[in-house]
Amino acid sequence: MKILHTSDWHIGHVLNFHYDRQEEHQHFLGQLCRIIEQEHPDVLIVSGDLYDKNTPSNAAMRFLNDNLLNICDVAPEMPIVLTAGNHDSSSRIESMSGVWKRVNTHFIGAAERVNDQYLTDKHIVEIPGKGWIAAIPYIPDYQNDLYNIVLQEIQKKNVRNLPVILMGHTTVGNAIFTAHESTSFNGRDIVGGINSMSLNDIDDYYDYFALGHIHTPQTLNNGKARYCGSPVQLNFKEQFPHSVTIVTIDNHGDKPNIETVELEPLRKFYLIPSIPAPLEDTLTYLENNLPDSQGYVQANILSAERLPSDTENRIRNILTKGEGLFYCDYKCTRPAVEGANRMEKPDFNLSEFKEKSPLEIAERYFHDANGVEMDDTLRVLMQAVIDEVKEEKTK
Ligand SMILES: [Mn+2]
Repeated sequence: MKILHTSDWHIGHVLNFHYDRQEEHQHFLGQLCRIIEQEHPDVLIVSGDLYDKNTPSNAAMRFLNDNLLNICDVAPEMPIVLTAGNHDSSSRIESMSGVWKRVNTHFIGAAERVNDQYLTDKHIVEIPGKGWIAAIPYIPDYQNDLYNIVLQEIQKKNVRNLPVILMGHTTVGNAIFTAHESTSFNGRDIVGGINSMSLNDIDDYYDYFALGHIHTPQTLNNGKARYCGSPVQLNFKEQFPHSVTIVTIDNHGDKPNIETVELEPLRKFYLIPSIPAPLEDTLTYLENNLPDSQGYVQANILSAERLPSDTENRIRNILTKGEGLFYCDYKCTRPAVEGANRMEKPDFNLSEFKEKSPLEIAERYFHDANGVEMDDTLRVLMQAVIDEVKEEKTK
């Protein structure tokens, strides 16, 4: 069985509240169709985060529908299995599933229970004569037993020993989270609000675990599990080649053969310069090193002071001298305050925290983030914002 594994499409994504990514998604989906034509996979699977938001616009939904129909036209015999991720609304994902099934396209939104029993049938997609898909969408922690329950059901049905693919949209412990903010609680990693689970807790019956959620592509569990990564770069942290994954497994129990097909981005993400530099140096460097293919530009500035208010306009002006360059913010890094100069303060306890004013909490946040105290100008500005919010609330 040959599986085309992808995830985290994030259709409808808008970058920096401003740049609609649809053209870039179209560019990706055009490439996906060509890959399908060349590779003839037996199934296309999308492991969650089909949309960027759980309330996608009508335009975003139409866009996904039209593109899935294009894929159906290119490969009418190939089933498509799509699961909801934590960014999706599970009920919305399933709302048209009956219609889509008519064209061999399976939308699986959420786990359902009747009389305390999971409905397992909806998670089992048989690829006749080829293999089985255990299509598990994003599920909250307490439903993690679903993985094994569905695998056990497949085990009963798999009398011909065909390959078994498990789908999941979750955080797996020991994965690389570089493109994400991660925290840790009680020894467990938490990424994008999903607690990590251990692969040891899942029955060994699957041959390949097709994961979504972590956007950094990586193979885990001795080649039996993989995050294929997002196909379209979503932010400046995702500085790695974006790709789709093609997995081939002949029989149940065989080691999967994993290949990737790199995707060509329509627009690139340029962080300029790559290491933060003082404002004037950055502007000069940008002026002399304008990228020659289209993309989003973030200026990388090193400054202990707040930047002047015309900084954005100056960067935008330089970008108009290039072609297809989109201003995307500047990143201001403060020179590190280290050692003796960095004043450590003990954490607030809960009752201290409750007694603090919003300004005091903001001051503390600023201090912890930068290692120095907030100056008077910023303090006055901060207080003005707090007053304004309070006024809004009492209106
Ligand atoms: Mn995602």
